[in-house]
Amino acid sequence: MKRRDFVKKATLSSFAALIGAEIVFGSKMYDGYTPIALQDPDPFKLFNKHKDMVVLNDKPWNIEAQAHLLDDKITPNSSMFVRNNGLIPENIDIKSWTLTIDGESVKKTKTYTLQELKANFKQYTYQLTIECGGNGRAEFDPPAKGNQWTVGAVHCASWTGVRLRDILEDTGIKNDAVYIGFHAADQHLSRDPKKEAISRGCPVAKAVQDETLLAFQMNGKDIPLVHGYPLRLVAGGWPASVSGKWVNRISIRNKIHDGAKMNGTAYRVPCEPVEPGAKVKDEDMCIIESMPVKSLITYPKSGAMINKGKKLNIRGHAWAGELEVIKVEYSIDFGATWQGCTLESPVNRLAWQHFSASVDFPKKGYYEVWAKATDSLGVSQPMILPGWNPKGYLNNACHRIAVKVK
Ligand SMILES: Nc1nc2c(c(=O)[nH]1)N[C@H]1C(S)=C(S)[C@@H](COP(=O)(O)O)O[C@H]1N2
Ligand SMILES: [Mo]
Repeated sequence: MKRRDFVKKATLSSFAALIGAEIVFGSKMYDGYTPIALQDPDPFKLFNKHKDMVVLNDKPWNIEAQAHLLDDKITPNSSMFVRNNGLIPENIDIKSWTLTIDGESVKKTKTYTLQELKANFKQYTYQLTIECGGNGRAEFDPPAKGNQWTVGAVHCASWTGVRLRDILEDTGIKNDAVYIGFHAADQHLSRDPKKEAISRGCPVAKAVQDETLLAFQMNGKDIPLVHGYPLRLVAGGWPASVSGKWVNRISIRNKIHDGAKMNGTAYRVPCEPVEPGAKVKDEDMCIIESMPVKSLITYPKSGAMINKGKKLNIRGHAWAGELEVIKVEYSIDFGATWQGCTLESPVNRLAWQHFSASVDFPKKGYYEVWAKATDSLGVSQPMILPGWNPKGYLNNACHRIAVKVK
């Protein structure tokens, strides 16, 4: 069979699967033709997303939540942001899905079937905060190119899988191993099979933490396709780009992994602060590791109205990369004074923490409620914007909602 014919056949069946019906005259379709029913797929239906999710890009799909959609303690699929660098894999066959551990620092390359991973290793469940390094990019000035995320590129779902550490112990890694890099089944946008959409990783020290999983379940069910079915690396507290979706290979490296989007300015910030708009040399950019302290007011929705004399109950979540949040405060006077919120402990390390407060307003009028979290090293969120960086990463400014008292 010629490759072109093969692609056509594979696509026909995947079209039929997506439409949910046989394409009766499919053999008569032109090569490369996409049935109308799939030409403009409704992303909300396609991915089971809430209608208030915001599509930032459809090629590839990038969809963000709004703050009020993230009110649940465990983020449901319907409110989880979607970030794709390439094309979502088609025709996944879990029976033939394998994970290979290779690289210059592995003792011997080894391949596991999904079934072996599930049956031969102990399973763990953790709730993990996973935030895109570019969350908040839309606020930077001068602006940075890329998806203009506002506040909704973060989720904290519950992930079940096996520890990467246990797999690496089973495979055996050499003493010179310093980094791991994932490889995945999504295609580069160009469809060039020699190019990868993204292949990032983390130091071995992060890879072998208890909470770093190769997950096959999210919130107690199979991971939704768009979030990495059937196997996903999850590394909570680090930029979400480390949490590779559709993972089929992990390379153990004796140097910093050099896969797609590990080099140049991707997922890097200036090692030293720079002035807004500055040009920064590649060698002066450092890889983002643990994410900074941040919080989100998830109730009420910005624009809330309340009657004079009534207290407003606010709530939300706070997280601090690999650290814990020790304090969340709110302000109703544009940051001049701050009051304490009630703060819960995380259900496990690397899970976000919930805060709440009951807010009193002195008189009728317009207010903003700002929330500010502080991490266990005493570092707090900046009020309006953190330091500018060329790619618009790590905006952990205070979240702010508008409130009117009538
Ligand atoms: N294979 C693969 N993994 C990936 C990506 C991708 O494009 N392909 N995007 C990364 C980035 S940049 C982010 S922010 C998260 C998004 O995860 P989500 O779509 O499940 O929210 O996945 C990461 N893992
Ligand atoms: Mo990301």
